[in-house]
Amino acid sequence: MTGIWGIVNVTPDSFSDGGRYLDVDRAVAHGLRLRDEGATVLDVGGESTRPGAERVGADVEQQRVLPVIERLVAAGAPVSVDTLNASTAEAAVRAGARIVNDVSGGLADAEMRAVVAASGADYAIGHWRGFSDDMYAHAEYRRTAREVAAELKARMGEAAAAGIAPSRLIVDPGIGFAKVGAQNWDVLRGLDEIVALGPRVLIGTSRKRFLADTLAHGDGEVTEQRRDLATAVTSALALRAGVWAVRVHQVAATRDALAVAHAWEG
Ligand code: PMM
Repeated sequence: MTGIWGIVNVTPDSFSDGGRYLDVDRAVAHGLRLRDEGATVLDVGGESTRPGAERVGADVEQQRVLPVIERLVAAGAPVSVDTLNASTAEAAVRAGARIVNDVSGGLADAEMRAVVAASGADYAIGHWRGFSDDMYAHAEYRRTAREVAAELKARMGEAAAAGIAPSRLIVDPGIGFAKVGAQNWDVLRGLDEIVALGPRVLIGTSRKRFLADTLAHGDGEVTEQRRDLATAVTSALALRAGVWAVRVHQVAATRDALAVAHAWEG
């Protein structure tokens, strides 16, 4: 069964649900609703990685995410922490998070791998080439999926060298991270190269710009609803490509799409 990571962004500026869940009570209620809708993991983040986003300090990030994580864990939800900061990862695992979701794959914070190794948490490593303020300057590929797979393999080796067992790793090709337009489709088309790396594969297409661009035909506004429908379709296709879990904002639509895709698989 393909997993569904429900996104709980506790930030005032995230591009798709910015500001709505900054309040702890509302973030917790939102997370629990996503769980009731079928999320298998709640991915809690306190720093936006949207294109051009400014970085926030780890202290601010922790003030945002720790109370939310504590309450979701107390309610029995499996929680992952979406962070680039080792200190936030460490505090989040102490608060009960089981997975550290590091979109930089260990490149953003030199302490991250050691912290994760010692924590016992699972470690999701993303394909990444630089912080959001200039990541598009690095969006150059000849064979996108192949290069992404090769760089993820390097990150896997670094994680192993730091003492993180391969069974604890999850790899993510980082849709939208140092990738523009068609490069994201190249990655999705070449997902078998990512699956062939061995670890569980996570993918995050939810509401991202490349989907909106694909829908931008005619005059109609590309609403959040339309992005969610497009995301549900990518979820179903990701299942068929052998992905282990998808990371989405709108869990219910993806759950239905995955149920249909599972039925198709028989
Ligand atoms: N994308 C975003 C944030 N965190 N984590 C993983 N593992 N994979 C992703 O693709 C990913 C991520 C940016 O999207 P958001 O601001 O809507 O959460």
